[in-house]
Amino acid sequence: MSYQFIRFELSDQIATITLNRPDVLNSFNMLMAKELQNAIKRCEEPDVRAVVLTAEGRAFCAGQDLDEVAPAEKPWPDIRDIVRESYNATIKAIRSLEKPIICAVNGVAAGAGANIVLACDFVIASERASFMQAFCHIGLIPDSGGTWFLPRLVGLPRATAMMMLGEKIPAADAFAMGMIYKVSPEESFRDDVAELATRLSKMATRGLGLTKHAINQALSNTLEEQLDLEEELQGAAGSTDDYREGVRAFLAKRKPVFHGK
Ligand code: T3D
Repeated sequence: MSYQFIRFELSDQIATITLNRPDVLNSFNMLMAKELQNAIKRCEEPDVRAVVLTAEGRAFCAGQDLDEVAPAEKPWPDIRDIVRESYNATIKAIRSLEKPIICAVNGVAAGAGANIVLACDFVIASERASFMQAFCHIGLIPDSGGTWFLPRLVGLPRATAMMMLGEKIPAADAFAMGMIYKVSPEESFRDDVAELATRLSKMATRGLGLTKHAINQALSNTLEEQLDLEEELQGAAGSTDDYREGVRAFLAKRKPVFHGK
C-alpha cells in the first residue's frame, strides 16, 4: 500500500511511522487512520524490531479532522462508525503488535491524538509537547481508550479533571504525574528517541512482545489469572533462540547478540 497521509521508513530494523498532515495539525481523516493501521500491521514482519510513531510539523495530532465530520452537505456521519473504524481499530493494532512502539510526541496531542499516545509502550515527549483531552469542548466523551488508560495512569481525580475540563497539560506535568515515560529537551529529543529505538531493536524481540502481551492483561486480570498467563508466556519465551543466547552470554560473561527469534 502506498501512503498519502503518513510516511513509513524502515532502517536498521526500526520502523518509523510519521503522521503527515501538518496543515491540520495531523488530525485524522479516515484514510490516514487506515494507513496508520496498515503501517502498524506491516510492522508484524520479522524485519521490524522496534517502531517509532511520530508526526510532521509543530503538532503531534489534533485528533479527529473536524472538517471531515461536518461536511457542507448533510447528513452528518454516524460517529460510532468513525470511532470503531478509525480509532478502536488503531488502538487494538497498537496494543496487539508484539513489538515495542515508542511514541515520539513532537508537539500538541489532542483528542484521539492524545489517547493514541497513551496506547504506545514508551512515550517520549519533546519539552514543547502538550496533551489535551479536547473532547469535552465539542460535547463528546474521550475515546481511543482514553477512559481506560488515563485513570490507570494518573488516578481518577486527575483523569476526571483532564477529561471533564479539557485543559492543555504540558509535557513536564504529564511526566510528573506518571502519564508518560520521559520528557526530552528540544535539542536532544530526536536523538533520545533514536537511542531508545536502537536499544530496543537489539533486544530479545520475542521476549519484549510476550512482555507486552502480559502487560495488556495485567491491569484487568486477577493474580491467579496473571500467574497462569506468565507461566504460558514464559514457556514461549523460554523456547526462543534469544533466551538461549541470553543465558549462554551471561555464563560466558559476554554481551548477548539477539536476533529477535
Ligand atoms: O467523529 C468524531 O468526532 C468522533 C471522533 C472523535 C475523536 C476526536 O479526536 S474528537 C476531538 C477532535 N479534536 C479537537 O477537538 C481538537 C481541535 N483542535 C484544537 O483544539 C487546537 O487546534 C489545538 C489545541 C490542538 C492546537 O491549537 P493551536 O492554537 O496550536 O492551533 P490552531 O490554530 O487551533 O490550529 C491550526 C490549524 O489546524 C487551524 O487551521 P487554519 O486556521 O490554520 O486553517 C485549525 O483549524 C486546524 N485544526 C486543528 N485541529 C483540527 C484542525 N482542523 C480540523 N480538525 C481538527 N481537529
